[in-house]
Amino acid sequence: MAPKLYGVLASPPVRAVLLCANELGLDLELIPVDLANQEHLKEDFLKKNPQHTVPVLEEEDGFIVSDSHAIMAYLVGRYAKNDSLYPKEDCRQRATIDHKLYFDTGILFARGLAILKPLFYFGIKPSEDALNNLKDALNILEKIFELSGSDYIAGDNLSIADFSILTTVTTWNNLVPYADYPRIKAYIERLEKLPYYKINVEGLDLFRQLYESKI
Ligand SMILES: N[C@@H](CCC(=O)N[C@@H](CS)C(=O)NCC(=O)O)C(=O)O
Repeated sequence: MAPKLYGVLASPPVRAVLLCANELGLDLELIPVDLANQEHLKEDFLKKNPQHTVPVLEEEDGFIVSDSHAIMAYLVGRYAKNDSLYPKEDCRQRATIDHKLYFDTGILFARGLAILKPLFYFGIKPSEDALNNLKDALNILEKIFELSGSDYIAGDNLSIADFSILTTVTTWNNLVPYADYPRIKAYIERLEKLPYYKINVEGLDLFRQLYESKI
C-alpha cells in the first residue's frame, strides 16, 4: 500500500513532498485535510502531528513523520535508488542542502506564512513591514544564486532543497513577484521543465484562488 500523505495541494510544503515522491517514482495517497474547517486541530490529527501542520506522512506500519523537509529526507533514505537528492556520505554536500532546507523553513517560508496566517484566519492585510521582511528573504536567495553560480539551490544537482525553495517561492510570488529577482526567475524557469512540474501548477492555481478570495 502507498504511504499516506495528509495535506492539500494549495500548501507549498505538501507540494514539495509530492514533487520529491514523483522524482523518486513513488506513489503517495493524498488524504485531504480541511484546514479552513480546522480539521488539523481535531484530536485525531493532533495525535499524528501535535504541531497541527500539513504535510504528515504515515506508513502502513504506523510510522509517522511530519514537516516536509524531514519527510523528504526520510523518503530518500527509505525509497531512493541512489541518494543524490540527499547524500548520506558526503557530509559537505549534505550540509549545503541542510542549510537551504533550514533557510526555507526558518526564513523564506516563515516570512510568507507570517503574512498569510493573519490574512487567511483574521482578514488582516499584509503590512509593509511584513512584505519588506519577505523581500529581504528573496534578496538573500538572489544573493545565494549569485555567489554559487549554480543551476540548483545546493550545487550542480537537484536536491530535496530544490523542492522546498521552488514550491515556496512560486507560491509567495502572489505576495512579492519573483520576476523582480533575475536569478530566482531563471532558476524557476529551469525547474519548470521537471516532467512532473504540473503538480506545482495545479497547487498554485488552488492557492491563488484562495489568496484572491482573501486579499
Ligand atoms: N515547516 C513545516 C510547515 C508546514 C505548515 O506550516 N503548513 C501549513 C499549511 S501551508 C499548515 O499546516 N498550517 C496550519 C497551522 O499552522 O495550524 C513543513 O515544512 O511541513
